Amino acid sequence: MSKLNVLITGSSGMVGQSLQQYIAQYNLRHKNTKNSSPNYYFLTREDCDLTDKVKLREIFKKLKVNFVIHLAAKVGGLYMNMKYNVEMFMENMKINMNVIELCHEFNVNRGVFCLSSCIFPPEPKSFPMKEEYICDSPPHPSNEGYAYSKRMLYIMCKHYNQQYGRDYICVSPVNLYGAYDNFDINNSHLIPGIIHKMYLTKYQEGEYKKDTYEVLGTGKAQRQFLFAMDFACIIFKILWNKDIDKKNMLINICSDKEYTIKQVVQLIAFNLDYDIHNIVYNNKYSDGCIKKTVSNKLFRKFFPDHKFIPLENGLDATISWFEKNYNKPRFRK
Ligand code: GFB
Repeated sequence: MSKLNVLITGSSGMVGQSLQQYIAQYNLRHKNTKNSSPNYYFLTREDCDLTDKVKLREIFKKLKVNFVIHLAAKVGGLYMNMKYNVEMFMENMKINMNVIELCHEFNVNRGVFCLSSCIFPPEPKSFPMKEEYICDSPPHPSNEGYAYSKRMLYIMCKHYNQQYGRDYICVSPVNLYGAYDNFDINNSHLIPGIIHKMYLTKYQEGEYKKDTYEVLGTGKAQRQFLFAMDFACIIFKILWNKDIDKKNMLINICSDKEYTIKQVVQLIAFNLDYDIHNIVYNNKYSDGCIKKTVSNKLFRKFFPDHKFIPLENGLDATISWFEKNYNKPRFRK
């Protein structure tokens, strides 16, 4: 019997890289099943621009795709989303429509599609937010473009499941962080942005030759965090857990922990050995959504024993990775 083929989009990104590592480790631990284990094809933007449906169709045809893990997206932190709602909506809509239409065209029956907790309503009927709250009211104005493109991906999956009997499962992680993240100072998410800027301030580099470190916003917003390697492991398990199907096609992925921005900034400062008394808060910057706590009740129904990597440990691993890779071209302006 020919091997099954799994196509993974977005493989050069943080989650894609973590998934490659996770699968490599998994295959090492299961060497005796090597002959029957699937082929995993890690697609990167160098391999194919996913907004080009003709090119992507050739890949689906060549690889004889049976399963898809769709991670690719145009992503960025709060301030990038506020600036580029048009690009965030248009590019992600094109990518998502191409991927899901080709999944259907090539009869891919099962796939995992990545959303985000930031697409949920900012003022829900209650916290923590259950999966069914996702379209109750508009998303936070700061990231409407990205949020609606992801909500449309959810609607596409939902109706391909209902109309064509697919099992397209949407996973909705909270704020992700880890190695291979985008540490760009202006466009990154919270954790990589703070690590990079606090590192520069600590070593007084360039424009960060300052006595204080400035946190953008009040520091009062609350966030949940998920280490990318944790998420990679969960995506892999969901793909192969046939108990998870169209009846539970949207699953929040998070632990029970929530932190204020201030707490996270201080954890990073302790790790970088930067004096927290030199940290100031600039409330001229938006906090974005002040709270977006999601529930992990459904996740725990399927994975009651999953142990999440604690934020302190994940930050330690991320900062070590950053310091080891800092001098590579990826970080230099
Ligand atoms: O990760 P982040 O940029 O995005 O976090 P969101 C923004 C929060 O961190 C705000 C504070 O409360 C900011 O005030 N913050 C403090 C900073 N300092 C910094 C900094 O140096 N850089 C950044 N970026 N934030 C995103 C969505 O929302 O969530 C995306 O916009 C994405 O679409 C992501 O889905 C998961 O958590 O606010």
